[in-house]
Amino acid sequence: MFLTVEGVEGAGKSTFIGLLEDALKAQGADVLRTREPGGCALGQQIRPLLLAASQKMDRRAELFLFLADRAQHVAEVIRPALAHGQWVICDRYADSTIAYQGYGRGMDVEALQQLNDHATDGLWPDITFLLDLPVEVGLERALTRNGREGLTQSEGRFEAETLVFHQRIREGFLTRAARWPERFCVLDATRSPEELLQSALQYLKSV
Ligand code: Z5A
Repeated sequence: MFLTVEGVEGAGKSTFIGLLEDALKAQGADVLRTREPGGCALGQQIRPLLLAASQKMDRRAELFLFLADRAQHVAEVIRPALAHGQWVICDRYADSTIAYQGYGRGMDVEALQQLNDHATDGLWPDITFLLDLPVEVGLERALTRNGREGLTQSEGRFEAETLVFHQRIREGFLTRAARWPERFCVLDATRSPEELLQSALQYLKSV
């Protein structure tokens, strides 16, 4: 089973994935947790290029770095794990490219859909949990977390973007969820992590 978790900055994906991973393992599932960008050795080299605020980058260059990371990640990590019967939980995947590079940066959404098909050789998730919340709440959470960890808000290229940019991302994710309701499970991410976990487990039981 291939699960992905998506959402705007600070939606709580990492927290949610940690709880879901533990719950599935407690039920006896063999779970592989991974993320994009940076879920394979090549991706770990690409990730700092993509996230460093000091890195100036054309949006097409940015797109192809995300796609290169994904192509290698799918080939080296995700497909082999699925072939071994593991549950894969991935923090961000192709929907992030369409939300960020498409709805956020204004690149052609249908073209990005095809480029993702090409990069992944047609591998789309079985289920995508979309943690949805107002972007102001997510950014505030991320700011608080970064403060705790001694980072400044604008240390990442995406954190430094405007509120309007992040609002377009949220709308982009919701548009995709409406287009593929059989794949997406939209969760109200203003709720507590434990409530989100219970909703997700119930959803998994129902499919
Ligand atoms: N990107 C892209 O443009 N194109 C692509 O194709 C891909 C990605 C794959 C990766 O950033 C960036 O790359 C991302 C999109 C772009 N940039 N943005 N924005 P990243 O991997 O460094 O970070 P992220 O994916 O954006 O994660 P995040 O937003 O920073 O965090 P999160 O995992 O969603 O949240 P968290 O760390 O679990 O929680 C944040 C804080 O909130 C923390 O203090 C928690 O304790 C707290 N929290 C968590 N859940 C809750 C609930 N339910 N209630 C209250 N508080 C909570």
